[in-house]
Amino acid sequence: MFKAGFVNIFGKPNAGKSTLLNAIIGEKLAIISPKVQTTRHRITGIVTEPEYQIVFSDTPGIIDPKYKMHEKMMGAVKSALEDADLALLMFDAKDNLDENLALFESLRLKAPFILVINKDDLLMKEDLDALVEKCKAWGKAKAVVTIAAIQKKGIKELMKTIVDFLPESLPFYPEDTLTDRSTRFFVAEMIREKIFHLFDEEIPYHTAVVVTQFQEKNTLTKITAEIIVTRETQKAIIIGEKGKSIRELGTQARTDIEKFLERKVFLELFVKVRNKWRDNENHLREYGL
Ligand code: GDP
Ligand code: K
Ligand code: MG
Repeated sequence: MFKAGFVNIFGKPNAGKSTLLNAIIGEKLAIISPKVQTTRHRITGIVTEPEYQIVFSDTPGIIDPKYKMHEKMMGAVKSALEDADLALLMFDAKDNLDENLALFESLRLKAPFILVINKDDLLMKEDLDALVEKCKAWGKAKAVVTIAAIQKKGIKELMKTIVDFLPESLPFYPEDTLTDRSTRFFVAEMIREKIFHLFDEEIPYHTAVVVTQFQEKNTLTKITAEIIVTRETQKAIIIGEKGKSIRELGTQARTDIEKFLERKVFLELFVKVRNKWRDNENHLREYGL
């Protein structure tokens, strides 16, 4: 029984989200092309083990200190978190607990979440125990885990807890070839970026993109990607009247991908409603996933 899912990390600036991602993914982050990283892509880490695959993302740049967390942004954060299978709500052990819990509460998340207390190296054991008790008493999280991301302490336990709450599913990304995967990954990100560009924010935060075919032909690269949404209504919006919107999306994405790969690209896009897609094992096999 394989488990797979999307896990979104949320927390105030400096809670340690990036440090945690690095601790989990380790050297795999090094595969991220600097060219891409410096332009527009947020870091997503994928961990594939024999029993599970976890696709991690940081909450999209919204929690940057330079932004005020006004209502609209909170809405966007919330959508991103709701769309994940599991959220990690993370905070600094030295930071004000009530303030953090109030922030998490304000999300009114329906998706399950784990409270992650980071920087446990900064507290005395007594104080840490008391903090954990308070978090448990809050009663809303599936679990409460303490870590010191910078020391990679508690990461194993955290991973185990995450896997406990992941749904049964086939992997979303091929687990082999690192380079190929990173190319696929960036191609998917480029498509996703165009989705952000072309549609209201409701849509992008409910969207995942998976590259299902990546084939080098003589003079061009043939790429097939699936845009996975959560509802039929979103699918209709992405396709647009007589396919107008998805054609525009395809054209814009292809232009970027061609620049990135420095090759001519034939890009084919499909829109899928996710639940059906996830359950359809034969379909996934067909694509070699
Ligand atoms: P982000 O803004 O949530 O992505 O936070 P960062 O990952 O950038 O971390 C913010 C700061 O906290 C950095 O200076 C980290 O080195 C520090 N930090 C992260 N994890 C730990 C930890 O476990 N213990 C301590 N003492 N510091 C940490
Ligand atoms: K930071
Ligand atoms: Mg960060």
